[in-house]
Amino acid sequence: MTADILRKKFLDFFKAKKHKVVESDSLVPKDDPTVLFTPAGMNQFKREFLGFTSGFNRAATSQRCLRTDDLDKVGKTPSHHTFFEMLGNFSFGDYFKKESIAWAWEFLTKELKIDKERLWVSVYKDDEEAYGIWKDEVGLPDRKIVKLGDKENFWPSEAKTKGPNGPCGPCSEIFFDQGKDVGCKREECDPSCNCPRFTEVWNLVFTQYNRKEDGTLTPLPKKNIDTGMGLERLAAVMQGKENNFETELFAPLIREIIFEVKNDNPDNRPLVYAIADHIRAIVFSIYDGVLPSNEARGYVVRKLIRRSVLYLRSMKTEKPYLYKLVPVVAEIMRAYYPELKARQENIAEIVLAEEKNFIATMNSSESLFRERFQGFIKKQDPEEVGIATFQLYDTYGIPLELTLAWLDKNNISFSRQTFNNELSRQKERSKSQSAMKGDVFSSPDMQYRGIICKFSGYECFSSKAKIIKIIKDNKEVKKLSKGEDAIIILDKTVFYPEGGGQVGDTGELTKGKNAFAVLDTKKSGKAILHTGKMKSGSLKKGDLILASVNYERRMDIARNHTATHLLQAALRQVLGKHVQQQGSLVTAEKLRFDFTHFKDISDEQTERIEETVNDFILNNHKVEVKQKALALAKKAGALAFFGEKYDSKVRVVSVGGVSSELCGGTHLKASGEIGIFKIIQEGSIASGVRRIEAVCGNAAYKVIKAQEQCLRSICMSLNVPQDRLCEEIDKRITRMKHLEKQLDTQTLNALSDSLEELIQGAEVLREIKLITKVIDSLDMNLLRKNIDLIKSKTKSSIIALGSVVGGRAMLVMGLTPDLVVKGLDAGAMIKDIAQIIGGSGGGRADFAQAGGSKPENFNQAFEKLRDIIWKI
Ligand code: ALA
Repeated sequence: MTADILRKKFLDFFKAKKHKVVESDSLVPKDDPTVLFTPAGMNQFKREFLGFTSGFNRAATSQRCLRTDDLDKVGKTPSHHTFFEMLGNFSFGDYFKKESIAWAWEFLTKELKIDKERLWVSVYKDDEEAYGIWKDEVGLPDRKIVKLGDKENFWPSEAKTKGPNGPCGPCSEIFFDQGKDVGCKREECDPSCNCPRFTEVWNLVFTQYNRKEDGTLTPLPKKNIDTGMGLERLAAVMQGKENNFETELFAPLIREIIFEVKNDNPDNRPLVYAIADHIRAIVFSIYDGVLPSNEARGYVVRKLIRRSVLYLRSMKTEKPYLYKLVPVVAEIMRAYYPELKARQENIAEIVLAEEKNFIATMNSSESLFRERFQGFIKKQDPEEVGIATFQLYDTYGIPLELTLAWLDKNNISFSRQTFNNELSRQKERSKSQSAMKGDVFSSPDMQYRGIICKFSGYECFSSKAKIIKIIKDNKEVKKLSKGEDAIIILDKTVFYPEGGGQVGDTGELTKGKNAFAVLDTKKSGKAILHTGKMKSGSLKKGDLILASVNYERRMDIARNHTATHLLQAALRQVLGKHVQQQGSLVTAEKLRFDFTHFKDISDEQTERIEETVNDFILNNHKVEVKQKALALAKKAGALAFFGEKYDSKVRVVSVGGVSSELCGGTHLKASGEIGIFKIIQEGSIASGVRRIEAVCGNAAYKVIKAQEQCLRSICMSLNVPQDRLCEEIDKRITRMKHLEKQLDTQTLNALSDSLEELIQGAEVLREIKLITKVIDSLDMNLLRKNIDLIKSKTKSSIIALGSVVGGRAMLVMGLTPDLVVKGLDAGAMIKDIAQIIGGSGGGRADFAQAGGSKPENFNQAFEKLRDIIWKI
């Protein structure tokens, strides 16, 4: 039975048991700073576990998850993964142990027809209730119900003693017996044994306690169920495989990799498996909007790519290859993730760019080592070297062996102890990022639990509403008086709460002369919070008020929002369909749009993008909004932002035939209302990601007026009419160049005599003539010319000329050809000297230059040069 069938069977099974089948959440949890990546199925339901209303109290999911705490085990064991899918069923204060155990058993033995004899279970040592259900209702014999402790059968693990606070509870696990011939082969082997005989398939968590700060567990009034079953593991069990990597979820990847490395040596298997694992994590992270970078999440992706590249290198594949596996992942996952296919090229480009970068770093590891460790050749410091080695290992992914070989060659000692300490610290860090943190269940906005507030401001900008809650300093109050800051919640509102990149509305809540200024609007669950200040009079809970949005501001925001959609359409027309939204910000002042594109954007392209959007505006396309089923909307080609999680019913905003996007924001009625669209900034913000900032309407008009003003004042200064401005500037530039040339020639002529004097007055050190001089205010170009002149007039000379321009020291050095032939090198000499004038330098054997911040040190620098010559 394939994983696709298993996933479907699981979801259908629980659908029939009245569960809402919810889409997998993104790997990047929203509004949840406690985890870096989604580690389990329950995470998207934290609010429901806490009692927030969401309209359903049973759910089932196949959740994509990412964990990095056991990275070093991946590939070496049959079932450790970074990326995996977790099948889960959940009850929020609805059914409990009895149903969850009975249904799990029914699913495994009836639906999947797994032989009962091969299933064992474990329960928490004190959980008599679960024990009783397994024994009496399911009918398992005592020997097949194993009692385990806090570490194995309490969730979160060891929460009783170590926390986190909040909902927790005992759990019960279901195991598949691989048979007597597998593992330790002891007669008494059972699921408490660490050998591979028993494969843990399903974890049923009975969330029945609330852990308090002092460690006491109090029963929860509403008990929850949270279960998790690894799809990869289940597939392996169902397909009679002992290793997850042998299932069809990995096999095509493994075949491809082995074909590429042309080496099916069993010793390489762990590496091949690890690559097959990592590429899935890489693809899905990028799919969910995480790009390789040095920031927390991006760093995980970068690390997985680098590790994979290194594994490939160790199997002699040194060219970028990983990116070729992206379409293989897309094909394997096609049934549940059809959109992955459409984005595979985009994702592959991102992987390829990162691979190329890293391979270039690896190829220059020699220079990296030299830069990092040079200082330790003279001054041995094994601890510091240990730390630096770890950083190279961690940041660049440089294998330890490679660094150690270099250190050995250069006689630099290294502390393995320090390296190991750094390594375990890093492991702790990533563990704590993957694991549940102390405040996993706590939520600062518990006070808004259960509130549902409808937004009715798409069409109208003011409406009557009732105050249902006032929060001041985190506490509920009955009344607000002039000058007080607070959050007001209404039964319904026309104020748009910040979301989908669009800022929240501002405006006023009034009752006669009593007025509350709304300075921002945000969402918490299904509640809409109006944050602001009492401007005059007072308001109290229960008051009927008039809520009025700042109309001008709202219209400016709408202009920028509709224009953002048009910009995306124009980008896809001008640059190509690979353009994907990476993020956006829509305010009253401007819009900002981040998107994937792997090359620079030329000025001409930027102009075409701007022109295309303005064409859309001139054509005054109608903006239409429709509610559609998510699948239908996506099928019809509406663009979705993958960082966003959508409901099954979505709002589709289309502008004529040019743009169609899933969007909850506020828009114009027709594109013509935008007025003008003007790009004010374009640039790169990360590898493969670019950002455009633009303004619309009045703001765009102001930008154009300011540019006009600037142009006018230039024309006035140059005293030309605007239509002759370019011609005049060209003329002046040509003249300026001509004058500069003349000036150079004159200066050189004037210096020529003194150069003769310089040559005559050269010092002679060990048969080498040394000519040094600081000449006032000569630029680099003239210094260079002087050097050339002197070189043409003398032999066996080293010339060093300095000059001070704008407070900075400039130094140029030249060697006559006979000295170069003898092996002397100006580039090498200037390196030491440059430090003395407070800077750095370099160059060729016959010519070198340096700049620095200490012009007062020229004499010292020349002294150093004498030293160097003496030592030749
Ligand atoms: N949340 C439980 C786990 O992750 C089901 O194992």
